[in-house]
Amino acid sequence: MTAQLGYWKIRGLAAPIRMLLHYCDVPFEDVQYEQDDPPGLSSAAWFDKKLALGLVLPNLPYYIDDRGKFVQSLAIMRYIAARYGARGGSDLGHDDPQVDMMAHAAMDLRNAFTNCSYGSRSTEDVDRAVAQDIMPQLSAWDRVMASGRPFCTGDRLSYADFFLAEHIDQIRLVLPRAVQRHSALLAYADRFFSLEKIQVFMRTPLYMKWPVNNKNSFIGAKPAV
Ligand SMILES: N[C@@H](CCC(=O)N[C@@H](CS)C(=O)NCC(=O)O)C(=O)O
Repeated sequence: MTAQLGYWKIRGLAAPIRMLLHYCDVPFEDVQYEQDDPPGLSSAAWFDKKLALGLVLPNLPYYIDDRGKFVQSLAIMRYIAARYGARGGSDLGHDDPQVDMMAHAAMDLRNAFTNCSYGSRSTEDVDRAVAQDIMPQLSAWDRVMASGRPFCTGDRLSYADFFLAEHIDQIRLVLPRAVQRHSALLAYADRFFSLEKIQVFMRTPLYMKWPVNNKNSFIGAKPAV
């Protein structure tokens, strides 16, 4: 069977998985659920299917292949790295606890960005979330990358880099001022997105620059005007 990745028709949590699958040369169907436009913003495209897919804990993203039905982004990425990393990606770190640690720390950053995106009701809310929740994490990551390592755990690219670099890129698109002084982190994201296979990915229909977030978000559904 052809594997299926299910997610909203946005970058969100699926973009790093789409990139990782492409990087590991895994053919898959990119199943996209689209939220309705305002004012309805109905999510029925997903909720009508949610309980019919045989997922134990239904969620988006999900990944279905000949070995199982999976949810939880980082578990999906670790599984893909374990199954295909040695083939197309020269390992990708599924059995290295340092890689898992970095991936989960990157998820903390992603969650702060998501809370800011969907939880804000004003630009003051955004500024507060950036100062309190996002900036401290960006600064910590900038210090990590300023050590001169090419990737987040050292010299070797891992599945954690797909998640971290993708979310640095999402944040720099949506909140450019938050990240502009973190030069080591920006250089890291540039390094990742310059990888030959990632460049190829960006020329496929699987790549999308926008929307980063869904239509019910305060920021990130479309470029700021
Ligand atoms: N911890 C989960 C979070 C998943 C999640 O929050 N998914 C959101 C989109 S980013 C969703 O809309 N899920 C569908 C649902 O809750 O039915 C993961 O890492 O995959």
